[in-house]
Amino acid sequence: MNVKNKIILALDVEEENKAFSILEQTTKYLDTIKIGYPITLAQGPQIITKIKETFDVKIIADYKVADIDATNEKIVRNTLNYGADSIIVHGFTGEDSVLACKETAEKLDKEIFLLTEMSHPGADRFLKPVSLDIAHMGVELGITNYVAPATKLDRLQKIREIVGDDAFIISPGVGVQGGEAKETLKYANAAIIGRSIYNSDSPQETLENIIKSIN
Ligand code: OMP
Repeated sequence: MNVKNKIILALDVEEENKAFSILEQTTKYLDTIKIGYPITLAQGPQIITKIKETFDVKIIADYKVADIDATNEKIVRNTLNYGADSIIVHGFTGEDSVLACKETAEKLDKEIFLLTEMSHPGADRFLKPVSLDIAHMGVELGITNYVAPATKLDRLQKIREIVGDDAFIISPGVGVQGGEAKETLKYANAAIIGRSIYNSDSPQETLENIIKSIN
């Protein structure tokens, strides 16, 4: 996997016009975006196809898949068939659920990202105690792409140690949640950034400044 300028835009806006305007301003510098439930529920999953037809970007579908194996298979297959290149999957559901996602994606020549620990404070209660185990499970299952938090650099570093230098880690929490891009990229391959970019007066300038700050 390769992410231009090591930044992934989290496109958590709800209006199509706004999404397209932000993409017009940022895709000069970005080749990977993440779309999630906000725009999917507001516009329908066809928004994935529409964005792919209009912009030259890879789309990570952030649906944090967390069901039994049979249901996960359907969620992943349908999402990827709309044109997403990869999909984010929760790890706490365990091996069978995660494997169903991995195998479904591989059949379509696409990928999954395994979510280990989350970036928000609430994750400390239930996820933190098991997140390193989730990373170990990912390695056992042969998963090569991970999501780990930019807001908890000690945890991000531990997860990097577990998954190894060849794994690809994308890291949310830079900007509004308190994480810092340059520090995050010591351990992660790419930073996921949403509100700091799409809520700024000039998404293009903000993105240019972030890129300057990491180089
Ligand atoms: P901002 O906080 O606006 O930069 O957005 C962060 C993006 O990353 C949002 O789309 C979140 O849903 C997502 N995210 C986290 O913030 N924390 C996590 O632990 C995991 C994710 C994710 O899976 O992308």
